[in-house]
Amino acid sequence: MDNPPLPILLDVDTGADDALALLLAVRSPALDVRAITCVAGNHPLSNVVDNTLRLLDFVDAPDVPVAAGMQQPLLEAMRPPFPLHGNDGMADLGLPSPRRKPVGEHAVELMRRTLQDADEPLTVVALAPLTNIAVFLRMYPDLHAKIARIVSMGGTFRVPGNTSPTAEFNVRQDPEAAAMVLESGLPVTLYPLDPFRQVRFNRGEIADFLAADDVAAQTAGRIMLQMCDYFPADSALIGDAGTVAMVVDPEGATTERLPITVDLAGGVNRGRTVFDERSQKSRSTHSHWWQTSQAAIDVVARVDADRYRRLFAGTLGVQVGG
Ligand SMILES: [Ca+2]
Repeated sequence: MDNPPLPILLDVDTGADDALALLLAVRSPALDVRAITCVAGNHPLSNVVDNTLRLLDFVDAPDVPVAAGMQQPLLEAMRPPFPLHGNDGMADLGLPSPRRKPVGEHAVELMRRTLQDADEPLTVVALAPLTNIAVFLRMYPDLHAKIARIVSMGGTFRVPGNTSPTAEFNVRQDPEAAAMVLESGLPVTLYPLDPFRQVRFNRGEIADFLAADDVAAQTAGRIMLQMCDYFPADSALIGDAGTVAMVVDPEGATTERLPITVDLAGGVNRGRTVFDERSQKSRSTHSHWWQTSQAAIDVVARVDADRYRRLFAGTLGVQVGG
């Protein structure tokens, strides 16, 4: 018998690649999306909420509650939107105005209610700056036990950053929130830029998405085509959607459990995720004094890109090679 769908809570800043992740999540029979919380990140919060609702309507997604959350990072001002995401933050698809509306409560309250109501602990899949999650963890420590795991797209392991030479966007946007989540003591899996950059489709494959029957596949194709044209490039990453693919199929990921510190100082390294790859023996011999101050996190070092390409495409009814 197949396993029951995994209950998840999605936190997004939609966001062109968040849109790909949402399409995979709502179409995947392996996932049960209980709530979607929005946070400022790729674009201002109002656009993030609007994009999320438009997309869910357009692909006739199940009626999942969507809530607006934090409008800015804990300490800093918003960074300017990255133009890859288009003027509206979601590839300028021109989708119709949404019929569905956000719930009348803050994202942190929707998280609280969803976790409180759940019979079993939920997996929190965070594809955005961690502001909502950090505030939730501080406000409701009694509900930490209802979180099975936090899976966060964020940070950079052995590859360069995308917002500064050393920092990835989600962590750089709100480094304090990232530090709070990574040091929460909850099980955390970090999906950094290293695997993020692995899973991509070429223009020929994108044409197959555009020609598919399912409007979700067509929409994914339009988003990826816009990404190709923006750079311009011969292929487009699925980005955040790779994180969702890993939640569906964790066997396709290679993880390392390492202590991580987020650099919270000002300057060029602010928002850098610093991984300690020294051996356990070395740590215990020479560095016992800081072991308790750094959280051990499951870091996704790399993924089986073809496996996740097939998973993403196949869930949307598209067959690709590889
Ligand atoms: Ca995102």
